[in-house]
Amino acid sequence: MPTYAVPPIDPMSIRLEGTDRLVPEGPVLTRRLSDLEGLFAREDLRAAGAAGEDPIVYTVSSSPVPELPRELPQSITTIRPGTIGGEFHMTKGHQHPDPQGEIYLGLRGVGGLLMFDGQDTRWIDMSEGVIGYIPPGWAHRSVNVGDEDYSFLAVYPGSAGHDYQWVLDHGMGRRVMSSAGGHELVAYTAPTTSQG
Ligand code: S6P
Ligand code: ZN
Repeated sequence: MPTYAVPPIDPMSIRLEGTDRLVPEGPVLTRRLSDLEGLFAREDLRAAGAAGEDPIVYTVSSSPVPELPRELPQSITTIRPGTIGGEFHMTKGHQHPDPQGEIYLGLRGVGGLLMFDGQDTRWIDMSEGVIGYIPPGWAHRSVNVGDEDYSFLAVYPGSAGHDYQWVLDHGMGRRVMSSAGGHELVAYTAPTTSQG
């Protein structure tokens, strides 16, 4: 057994409870519209919603495995259905400051994995049983394009970290909008506070 500056945690069993929670459970995050400033194209509509009922957009239930180097934390993200100005509910999106890959496994509903490396955009349709692979260097955001909850399991290196500012500065290349056919990816536009 090697020696470590910070000893790894003990082996453990983690159970999926339904499709929304990991048990035993670690930190749980709740992201409301008020937490998503500057991300949707229609910032005015987001701000109005945040000032009103401020609905939950997504939750993240993590296992107790810590975000520390060499560990492999997991979490389940559940995005509620809905749109803001025609743009589907989505996660904030982030880059890993320590460039590390990550895998997502679809558990329920229909969604997508939007990735952007600063130049190219990629989209993976996600549903139950689909593994989406995020290579190092690609910012990633999840989108619920259905009319029920979309949930997925994420497994990522504990040193990866979350850089949310990168997405605010660079966008994600495309926006995912509701369309007659379901959803469409359109060119990225900076958030606006008024229509047109
Ligand atoms: C962590 C992983 C996910 C997201 C979660 C919420 O590396 O990619 O657990 O943190 O889907 O997204 P965000 O962009 O708000 O962190
Ligand atoms: Zn990530």
